[in-house]
Order: sequence, then structure tokens, then C-alpha cells
Amino acid sequence: MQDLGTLGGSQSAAYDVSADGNVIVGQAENDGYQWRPFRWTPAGGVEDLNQTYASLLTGGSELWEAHAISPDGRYIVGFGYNAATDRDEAFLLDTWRTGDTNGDGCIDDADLLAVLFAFGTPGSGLTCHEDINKDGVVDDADLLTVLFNFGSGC
Ligand SMILES: [Ca+2]
Ligand SMILES: [Ca+2]
Repeated sequence: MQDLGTLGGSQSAAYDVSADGNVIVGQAENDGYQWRPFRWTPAGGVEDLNQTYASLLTGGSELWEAHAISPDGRYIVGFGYNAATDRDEAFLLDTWRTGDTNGDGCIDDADLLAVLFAFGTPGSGLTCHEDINKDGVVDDADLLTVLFNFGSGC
């Protein structure tokens, strides 16, 4: 049993975990006793998704709860406030950089080779990460996405 902590408040709750146990999502109180969606990792501890992904949240949009995470730790779902529609809505958060096929945070020759080796197929493995635009085939559109983002995060 492991204590995951809070975001500075007095309560937290974990709702889902990746297959390897290394990424956990849920809700935790911050030091202002507001419930916030969190992600926990062994290296980073508890982080508020609103701070980590602030650049994706514009016009007053906020994430409120993180309910589930994909087995590979890439995708997070939950709900929050969408300022563009002025509604509380479900969200899907892709935590990987655009063009990343292996989740190491860097777009480099490993991603380029992964796309080239999977070229013309739906992508490899259960998740088909080489199909970057998720249109069902690894083709020049996916290759260009890697090239345009080459070096990002490295
Ligand atoms: Ca990569
Ligand atoms: Ca594609």
C-alpha cells in the first residue's frame, strides 16, 4: 500500500491506473481545498493536470476530474468546463507530443523509423501509435507530422 499524497489539501482519491502501475489519475484537493484532477507518477508525484496542460486550456477552460487512463498511460479521460461552449463536458487528453510514437517525450529518429517501418500498415501493436492522425493507415501524412515536429522535446 502506498500513500499518493494530495495537491496540498487534505483529501485525494485515485480512480484508475496504467497497466504497469506507474501512472495513476484521480482527484485531489489543492492548498485552497479545491478538488483538482491529478496524475501521479513515481518520478513526478502528484501533479494538477490544469497546471501541466495549461497551454491547452484557453479562455477559462478547466479540467475538473480525471476518471480513467489508457493501459499505456497515454490517454486520460474525465470532465471539465469548456469555455468555448460554456458547458461542463467530457474530455480526452492525449498526453504525448504530436509525432511521438514511443512516449519518450522527444520526436527523433526512433519515431521516424517507427513510422517508416509501419508505412502502409494500420500501425503496429495494440495501440498503433505510428498512425499519428488515427485515420487507420500509416502514410505520408503521419511521416510529415513526425518531420514537422522533429526535435521537439529533445
Ligand atoms: Ca519519441
Ligand atoms: Ca495515419
